[in-house]
Amino acid sequence: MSAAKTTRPTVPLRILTAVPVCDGHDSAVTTINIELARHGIEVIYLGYHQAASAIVRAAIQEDVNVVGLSSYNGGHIVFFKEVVDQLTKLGSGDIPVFGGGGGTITKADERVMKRQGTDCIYFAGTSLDTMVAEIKRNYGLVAKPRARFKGDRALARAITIAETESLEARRPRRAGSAGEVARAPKKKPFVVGVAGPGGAGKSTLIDELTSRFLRNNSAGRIALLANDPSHPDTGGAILGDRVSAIYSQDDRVFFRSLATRGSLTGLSAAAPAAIDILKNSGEFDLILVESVGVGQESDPFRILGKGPPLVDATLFVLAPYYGGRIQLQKIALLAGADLVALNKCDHPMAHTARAEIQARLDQNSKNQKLHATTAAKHFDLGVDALFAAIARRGHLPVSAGGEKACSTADPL
Ligand code: B12
Ligand SMILES: Nc1nc2c(ncn2[C@@H]2O[C@H](COP(=O)(O)OP(=O)(O)OP(=O)(O)O)[C@@H](O)[C@H]2O)c(=O)[nH]1
Ligand SMILES: [Mg+2]
Repeated sequence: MSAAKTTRPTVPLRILTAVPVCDGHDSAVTTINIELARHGIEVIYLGYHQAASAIVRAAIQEDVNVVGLSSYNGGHIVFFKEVVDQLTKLGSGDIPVFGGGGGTITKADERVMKRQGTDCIYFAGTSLDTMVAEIKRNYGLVAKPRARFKGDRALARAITIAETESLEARRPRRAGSAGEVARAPKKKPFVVGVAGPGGAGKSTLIDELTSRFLRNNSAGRIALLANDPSHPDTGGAILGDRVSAIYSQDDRVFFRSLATRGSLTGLSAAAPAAIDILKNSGEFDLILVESVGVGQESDPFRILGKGPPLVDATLFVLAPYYGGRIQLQKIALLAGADLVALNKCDHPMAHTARAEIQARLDQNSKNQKLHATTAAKHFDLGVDALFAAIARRGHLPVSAGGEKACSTADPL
């Protein structure tokens, strides 16, 4: 048995890593992320050039054990303090902050930073093995008391409890029970499950849909639940969906990453409970749930079986390189998805793909409309049309004409 397996904790440690604002030195943290995940840790990476407020929001919503910052361009004394102070101000001062930055953080700096609340600094020359072992020892065993958190942290903690319980193979707690947010729902959200092959652009599309939600709805909130696979051998994961989420840097967005932790359904075993928690909080108008990249037989949102589906509607996202007409016949979700998007319409194969997918949908005789999107392009009219279709189904506000205004979704 490998060392990684013997040291694997029952409940994976969750760490948020990021590089501070005005700093593009991301190669150190990228290497460290991979090493942490290789040793059974779940890493939520936020990216480089990150504001303290974005790091704090993510730490709270992800309910992480610890925040790790990698800082090279100076300003670390002020920046680490700002993160610690903002966490404390928002009632999450229990989340420790540590980091590194080669030779740019001196021993003298470290003394000041520790006085200001930073937990520890790793200096140049420390081996990856030493760091991983210390991180597991210092932060993996942090007892998480059922403290009385408020707001997003309370929601986040309820989801953490659901994750832990589903890992221990007990029935996940339903919303409203101890440790959760026991509030009478103020509004009923519309829940959309987003599935599709790995790399089709689900996360990018969700981010663009988020921007439309924020623009069309001046006061509402949206929740995003992003499922990503755990490594089958180590149990670790790099939960990377958050890194491409530009528009989620807004207090009206609640973003939570979930590792599958051995569940092979396309969702974490805790996803149904997490959806319930978000629904019952009464906070959200729209909830988008992203599955891991799925295959031909997959049905993560249980829309094809006899039982009740997990979501109100399903969006299936394809990229133009799915194979050919035969492959389209084999994809089970094309038969049941309420909404289908062909993303990456900037790809040369998109024209043929649109014709083939539309022909496949026509066989279903369910009046399924194919939305042609280019999520990598901001203000894409195809994404506007897709958002309008979702909004119409969910009775959400949308500016007039959105559904008609589509260039990439024009008739062939
Ligand atoms: C590689 C590098 C670059 C690459 C960055 C590539 C990338 N995508 O990351 C490139 C060439 C692009 C670059 C550009 C610049 N760089 Co540069 N760069 C470096 C260099 C040589 C190495 C940094 C590194 O990645 N080390 C590898 C890591 C793994 O090792 P380490 O740093 O020793 O880290 C240890 C611990 O600190 C710990 N650790 C680090 N982070 C974290 C995080 C966590 C969570 C944990 C647990 C541990 C941990 O892990 C390691 C354990 O051994 C340093 C010099 C140096 N020796 O530090 C300069 C350096 C950081 N760069 C510097 C500068 C000035 C720049 C530029 C401004 C140059 C310019 N004028 O354009 C730009 C800015 C770029 C930007 N957008 O921010 C200066 C910063 C000076 C300062 N702060 O006062 C340095 C110190 C060089 C120098 N002596 O002048 N740079
Ligand atoms: N050319 C092009 N690239 C896109 C488009 N949409 C997304 N991408 C890119 O495709 C890659 C994968 O996008 P993601 O949004 O991470 O895909 P995903 O389906 O969420 O991937 P998984 O979660 O890993 O299954 C990224 O590099 C995106 O920038 C698009 O419309 N056109
Ligand atoms: Mg994704």
